[in-house]
Amino acid sequence: MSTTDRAPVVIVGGGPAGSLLALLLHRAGIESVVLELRTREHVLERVRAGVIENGSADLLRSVGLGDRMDVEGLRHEGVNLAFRGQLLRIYFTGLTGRHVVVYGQTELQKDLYAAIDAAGVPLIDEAEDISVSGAETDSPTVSYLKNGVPRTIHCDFVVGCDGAHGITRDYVPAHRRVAYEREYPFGWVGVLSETPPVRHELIYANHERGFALCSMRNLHRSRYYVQGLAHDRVEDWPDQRFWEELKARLPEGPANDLVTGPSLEKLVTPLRSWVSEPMSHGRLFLAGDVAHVVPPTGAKGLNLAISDVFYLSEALSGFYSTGSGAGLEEYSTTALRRVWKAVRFSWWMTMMMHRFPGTSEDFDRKLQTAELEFLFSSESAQRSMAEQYTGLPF
Ligand code: RFL
Ligand code: PHB
Repeated sequence: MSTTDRAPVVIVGGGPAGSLLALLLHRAGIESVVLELRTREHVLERVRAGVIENGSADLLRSVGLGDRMDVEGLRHEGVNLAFRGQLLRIYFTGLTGRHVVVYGQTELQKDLYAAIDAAGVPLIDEAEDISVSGAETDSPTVSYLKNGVPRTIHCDFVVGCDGAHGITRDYVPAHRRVAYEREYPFGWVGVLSETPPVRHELIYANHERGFALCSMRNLHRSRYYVQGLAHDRVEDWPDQRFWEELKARLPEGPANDLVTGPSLEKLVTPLRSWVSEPMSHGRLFLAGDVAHVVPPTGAKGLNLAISDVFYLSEALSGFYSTGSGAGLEEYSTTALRRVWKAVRFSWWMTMMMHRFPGTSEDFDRKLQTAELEFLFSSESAQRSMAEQYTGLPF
């Protein structure tokens, strides 16, 4: 490659949002270059999402990413909520005709890289010091360093898919940008272990000692979380403490069946929600975690990244096929409409399932109990949860 290049679209960030967008654009005959700060190995090592919504799974299939997901992914027709020793199954398929697919983000990322390589889309990893110029003009440029050598790409559009700690958001001028934020006074401690999942479907538990979640990656690998303090460190949670705490927060049946083992990976993640609006500025567009982060309780982050890039790929296809920028002008508004519904659902799940420090039997705890009792007894409340958990249309 010469030090100056040209591409119609430059995508900053090669995580799920950036890689999927590159593939969707390739399918539409639009060339792009993906610039990723890290190595591929690093991106593949990050253990994150596990739940793929019904509509996200359909979109992945439509771009040829369904083969391994449909064989190795687990089709889940419901989830379980645990409260006061009782388990409630929210039966998605019976209530809405839909399901979710449990397939780790790591596996999806492997499939995305394979598809990008097969399509011949250039993905430049270890691209450092990325900067964007001319976002307000018709011909922006993106500059970066590769192996210490400065390079510049001239393009029509720049798309920021560089995640929560990304830099592209900062190119929306401060006076145009509004950030909406909610921090929760706790975090999640997560463990991955080579043990069979305690139940076939996920369990979200509200317990006096705090929230717990039983999830999985496949039939031999489990992913568990317990609510901890926002400033806890991994060292505060040796395996034994983690397993004892998880067991104590589950109803008797699953607690007795829980198989424990050494943790393969452990993380502490604070829970927060923020949205940065608008999701575009001139010829710069933002998609995924760089524009919005939700607490993981609703399993929505990856799915929002997928719906954002779907909307954006449609708008870019419209531009290149008809010359009309109308779809691009609408992108931020359209994407944010769906984002806020997922922010609301994630907030609702978080408020309903966690123990809030300082609330014992006070007003908030009473409300939480009423919310769960209503959900346990009302089919329409369960349908509403099923509709949102399996994913609103996009
Ligand atoms: P990513 O995955 O962070 O990828 C961004 C990429 O950009 C690169 N990058 C840069 N590249 C170039 N220049 C720069 N200056 C750059 N800065 C960063 C990064 O290296 C990276 O490769 O964002 P993206 O693509 O928007 O995807 C978002 C999802 O990863 C995220 O929303 C989910 O993981 C959230 N999430 C979940 N989502 C779900 O839908 N279902 C779940 O069950 C779920 N569980 C979770 C989660 C996230 C979690 N954590 C750790 C935050 C569980 C957890 C614990
Ligand atoms: C996961 O499997 O990592 C997972 C599942 C559901 C969530 C969050 C994380 O809500």
